Amino acid sequence: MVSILGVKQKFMKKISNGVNNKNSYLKLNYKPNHSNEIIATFYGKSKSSLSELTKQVAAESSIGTWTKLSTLSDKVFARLAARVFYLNNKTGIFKIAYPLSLFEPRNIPQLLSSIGGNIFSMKAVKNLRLENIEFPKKYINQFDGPRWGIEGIRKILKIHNRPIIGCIMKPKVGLTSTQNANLSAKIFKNGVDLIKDDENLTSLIFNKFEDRVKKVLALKKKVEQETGQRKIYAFNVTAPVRTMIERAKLVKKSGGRCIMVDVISAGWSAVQELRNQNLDLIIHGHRAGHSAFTRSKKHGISMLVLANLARLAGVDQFHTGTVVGKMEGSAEEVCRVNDLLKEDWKEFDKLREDWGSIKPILPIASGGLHPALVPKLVEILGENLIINFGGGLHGHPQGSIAGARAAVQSVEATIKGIPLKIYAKNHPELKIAIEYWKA
Ligand code: CAP
Ligand code: MG
Repeated sequence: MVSILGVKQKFMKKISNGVNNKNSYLKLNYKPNHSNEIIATFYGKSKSSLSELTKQVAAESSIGTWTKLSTLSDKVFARLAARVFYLNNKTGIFKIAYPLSLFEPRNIPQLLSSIGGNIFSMKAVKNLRLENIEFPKKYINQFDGPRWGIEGIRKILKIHNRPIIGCIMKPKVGLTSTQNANLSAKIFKNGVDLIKDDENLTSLIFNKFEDRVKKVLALKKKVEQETGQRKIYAFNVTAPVRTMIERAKLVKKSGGRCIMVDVISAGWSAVQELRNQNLDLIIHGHRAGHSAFTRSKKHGISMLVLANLARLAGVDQFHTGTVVGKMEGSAEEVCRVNDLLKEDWKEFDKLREDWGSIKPILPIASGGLHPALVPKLVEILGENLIINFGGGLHGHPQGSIAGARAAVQSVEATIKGIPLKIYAKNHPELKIAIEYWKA
């Protein structure tokens, strides 16, 4: 009789021998081909040996499995196997090159099923984090990317030299469609450029999507005529795909400019489908749920990878964090992500990774923001972004209209380089806001 321990040892042996030794997935002298391979950077921690782990990750995420395969020829291995070409045992960082033939064009779900899939479940893995993906130009240029991007959004709004001021309707859900429309019109009238539904407001019994679209857009049109300013309302279309597309088409037909989608809960397939409809709408990407796999620095998928995928999928503006607000995210991480989204790589032909015609996209700072935080926020993240106020606008002691004014005044003061306390002397709404919330 074989003891349980014996079975386990035998099993472990099989696993550790589980890659084709002759054609190893670990090739530290391998020079990756940046025009024909996708390069993924991982952090890993193994229960035994890191180099063994990297082989298993490369196998499972490309063509292999836990044992040798009679069906896998040397020829196929040479053409399609992923190669671990960099490994640092001290930091746990390793890099894998994946031949482009492993990936279907324009298919983000398939990409993730490969390099962001089974590997996270393997018993040999103690920790594994997909830190970065570098795509060859050939892969990137199969996608259309964002329809509008930074330039397009700024052109629509005719705002070129300051952050775009956004507002999230609050409570998250609870307002009727009429209340929603009336309040958003007042907020628009008091200087806010963009208003969005919250991530869990879709079509609810007291605030049906169709009613909201009709009422909000009718009043928005009036405000635009009165003020001569352009405004954007981001309607949250998140739903099963067919419904989502119907909702997006309704926004288009009703004269709207923008839809919002919760990219994680709806899924990349849904986001790609929205973009592929070519409705000419701005796509506002919310990332609710991302921290389930981005937050740990040891295991999961990084925000940087998510931001890359959002840009490929065609999102025009994307939530990336605030540093100073209520959500987790260090200055270093948020700046790196924002820089990546904003970079217009058309100008940098020599970079290995070239996004070609894929437009740069606008980062959105949202979560726990109020007027007193704006100078610090802009100091860290710069002026090329959307600044969203939810609680920090509707929670103003004098209500949402005063809140909108205070938000606008805080951005004005910051752009002019005037300390909020000084600006507040002639701006009573700002004065109340900074006394109430403080920095
Ligand atoms: C902000 C918000 C945003 C989150 C998203 C919320 O409201 O509407 O969805 O900030 O986070 O519901 O919390 P407040 P992130 O302004 O009232 O905080 O942008 O980091 O993904
Ligand atoms: Mg929200």
